[in-house]
Amino acid sequence: MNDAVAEMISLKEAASRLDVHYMTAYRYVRSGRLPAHKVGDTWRVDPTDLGAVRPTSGRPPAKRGSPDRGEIRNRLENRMLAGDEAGAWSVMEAAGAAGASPDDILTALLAPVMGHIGKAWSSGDLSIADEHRATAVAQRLVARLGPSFVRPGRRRGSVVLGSVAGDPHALPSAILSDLLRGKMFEVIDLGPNTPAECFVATAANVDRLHAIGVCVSDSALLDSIPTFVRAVRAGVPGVPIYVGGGAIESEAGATALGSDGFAATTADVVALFSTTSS
Ligand code: B12
Repeated sequence: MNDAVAEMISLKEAASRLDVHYMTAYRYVRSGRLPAHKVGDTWRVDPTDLGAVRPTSGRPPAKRGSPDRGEIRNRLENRMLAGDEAGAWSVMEAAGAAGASPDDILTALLAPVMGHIGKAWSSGDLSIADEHRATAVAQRLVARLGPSFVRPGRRRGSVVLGSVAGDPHALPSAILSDLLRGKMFEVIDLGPNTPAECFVATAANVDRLHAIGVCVSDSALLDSIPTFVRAVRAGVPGVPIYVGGGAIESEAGATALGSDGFAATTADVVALFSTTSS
């Protein structure tokens, strides 16, 4: 056991120091209020984290309340980094119960948390293992939230999405898929690292093709995009092809790569795909 873990206390001890029942302390952990790490079968708590949940004298513990968005993001990130899908889901459910829409949960909570994790990874504060673990939880959370975007009714057409060949990022197209499904599009998500010919083959077989979306997160791939877009366009003529994602920073940049449009914000993404609605 390393020193950092050795200084940790058990959840039972944390509950005792907080003067709350063990199950209350456990709930703090699962809802992300109290950071904790699982070692074997037991939760270990850093005693310096107890201050954040310790009730001040004479006042009952802050229970549900309405934590601000930054605090909810912290809780979510904390649970995701711990690999705790159930706890992370509880944080998202609580945000939903407090009024966040499924769109908000993905774009104002989950995506910024992933962005923060990416920054912490690039500055060396998190390891690549931490990033992988959190991403695996994020993928499961997106899948779990998916059904809340499905509505009955006639679809506005089909959209084929995926990340460009060589790009391993899976969440951009997964999240975008749900946002567009919620706006009555039929979406086929081809996922990460999708060759141009897969976009073409898929587009050939969908009902009322409306647009194609190519996600690019890794700017090292930008040089390959014009050729990629030309290949897709040659196979699927007459349909808008939108290139976007974290590596596409401006309208001029998107146009130079061959995109038929650009979206700076999430609201703009939905508007962009809606412009040529059939
Ligand atoms: C998880 C992750 C990984 C995982 C991906 C695993 C998986 N299964 O998905 C792994 C570990 C594999 C990975 C690898 C790499 N990663 Co990475 N990764 C991330 C991280 C942390 C999260 C990505 C994510 O899911 N974001 C959430 C999505 C939803 O956000 P989003 O992309 O912004 O999407 C929104 C909008 O952009 C828009 N949008 C998205 N797509 C599209 C498409 C269209 C058409 C439109 C209109 C809009 C649109 O809508 C979305 C919803 O709002 C990001 C950090 C970040 N800022 O995102 C880094 C990040 C993207 N990665 C980065 C890097 C550098 C890499 C590597 C190159 C690292 C390396 N040296 O090996 C490799 C890729 C190597 C390769 N090409 O093979 C950099 C990219 C910097 C850059 N601009 O080039 C980032 C930003 C981290 C950082 N801060 O430096 N990564």
